[in-house]
Amino acid sequence: MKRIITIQDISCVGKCSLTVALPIISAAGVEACVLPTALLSTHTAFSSFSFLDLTDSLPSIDNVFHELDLTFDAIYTGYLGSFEQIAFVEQFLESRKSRQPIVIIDPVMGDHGKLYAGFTQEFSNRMAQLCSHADLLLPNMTEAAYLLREPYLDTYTEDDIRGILLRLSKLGAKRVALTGISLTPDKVGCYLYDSTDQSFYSYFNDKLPSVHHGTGDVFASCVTGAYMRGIPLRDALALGVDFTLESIRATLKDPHPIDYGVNFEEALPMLIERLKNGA
Ligand code: PXL
Repeated sequence: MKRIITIQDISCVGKCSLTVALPIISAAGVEACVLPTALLSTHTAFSSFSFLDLTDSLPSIDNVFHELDLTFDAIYTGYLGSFEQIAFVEQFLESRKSRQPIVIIDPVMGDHGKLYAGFTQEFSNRMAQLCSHADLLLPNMTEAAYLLREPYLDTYTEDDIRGILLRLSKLGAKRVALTGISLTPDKVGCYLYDSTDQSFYSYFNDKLPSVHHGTGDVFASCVTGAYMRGIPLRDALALGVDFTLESIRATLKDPHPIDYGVNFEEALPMLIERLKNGA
C-alpha cells in the first residue's frame, strides 16, 4: 500500500484540511499519515476561531521519522499558516529529495478573488517559492493571481487560462492544474498544463448555482488519493471534479445543510466504486 504524508492544519470543526484529507485518502486505499501544523477550533471563515501554532513541534516529529527511516511515497501540503511553516516544509522536502517522493502542493490562501484571514501578498510571494518544488500544483484562480502577482480575473478566456498555467509552471512546478475553472456558464472543472511534455488537458462537469467552502480541499485530497492509488493523473483530476460535484449535490439534498463545508462523506461510496473500476 502506498503511504503519503499530508502537512496542513487540523480544524476541529469545519470540514477542511485534515478532517477532509484523512477520510478521502483512506477511502482511496492509500495510507494517510499526517503532520498537523496548527490546531484550530474552526476554520478561519467562521466568525470566531482559536489558533494553536504547532510549528515548534514539527522538527522533533520529523527527527523521529528520520530516526525510524519512515518514508513517504508522496508529500501533500495544504493550508500553511506562517512563513516558518513554509520554511519547515522546504526543509522537510529537501531532506527527502533523494527518495524522490511525489510532491503535491495545494497553495491554500484564498478564494473568490480574496485572501483568507491572515494572508498577505508577501506570504503569497513566499508560497510561490515553495511551489517550485511541486510535481503537481493545485491552485484556484485566486491563488494563481496572488502567486503570479497579477490581478484576479473574474471572467476569462481559454487563452487566459493557458497563459496563467504557463506562467505558473515557470515558478518551477512540473504540472499545474487550475481548479474551479468555468469557460461556459453551466460547467466547471480543472485545466492542467504538464511541462514534462508541454501538453494541456481539461475536464469539466456540471456547475451548480451554489458556493461552498472546502471544495478545494475535497478536490485536492481526492486527486492525491486517486493518483497515489495508481490512477493516471488526468483520470485522477477528472475523478476529483466528479467527486467534488457529487459532494456538492449531496450537500444540496441535505434538508439541514451546513454552510461551512460539503457532505463529501456521502460521496465516498462513489469514489470507492470508481477506483474499483479504474476511475
Ligand atoms: O479550506 C481551506 C482552509 C484550510 N484550513 C484553514 C482554513 C481554510 C480556509 O479558510 O481557514 C484553517
